[in-house]
Amino acid sequence: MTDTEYAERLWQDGYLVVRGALSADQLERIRNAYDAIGQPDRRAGDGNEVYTHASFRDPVFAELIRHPGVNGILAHTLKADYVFYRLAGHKTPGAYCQPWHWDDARWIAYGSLPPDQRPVHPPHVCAHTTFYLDTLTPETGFLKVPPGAHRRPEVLTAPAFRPDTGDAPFGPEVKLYPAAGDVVILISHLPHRGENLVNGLPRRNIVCLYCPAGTHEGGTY
Ligand SMILES: O=C(O)CCC(=O)C(=O)O
Repeated sequence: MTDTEYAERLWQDGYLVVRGALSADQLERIRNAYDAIGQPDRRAGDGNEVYTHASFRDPVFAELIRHPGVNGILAHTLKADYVFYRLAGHKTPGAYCQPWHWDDARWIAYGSLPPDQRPVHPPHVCAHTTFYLDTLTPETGFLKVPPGAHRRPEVLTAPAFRPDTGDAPFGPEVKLYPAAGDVVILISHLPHRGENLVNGLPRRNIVCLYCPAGTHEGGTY
């Protein structure tokens, strides 16, 4: 498939699994650098250990941010002027059950404003890439998504976090089982949740977040 065809599928479904995105050598170097970081920045209530952008100091992580295959697809989805804005990572040493959420603060801010105070234009679309460093199987864990839900108008104004692990918001769900070295590209406002079914099995992933240039403002002017 061409980058354009991949990008079309990404927009239709809201997610795309790219198998074997990392070579065995890359996977080993990235695992080693990730394990060398040490303590997480935060332990979430769901059992997830969270690493924020400042933790990722080793230059090897730039290989994820600049991954050529992924960036070819993003260039079609977000258009030419997209930028990388943040890394994040998860490790789950124990069983873990992530609640439904979606990862785009601007959509959260938009949806939480009363209708008469919302900006005229809804936010631009962002995307992120989650590189899996360990293999998920039906016995060990999954990533769940409701395909196409990012295109439903309700997503725009709904709170971007649902503190439960029940049926997917906005439509039937599928379970994804990425293997070590695969990357899942997500439209950032597609609802999703991860789960680790087994205690003591490593479940590590690293997330690179991208947006169209000029749309991810963090300051006051
Ligand atoms: O742990 C997972 O599989 C999901 C992580 C996540 O929230 C994401 O990829 O945005």
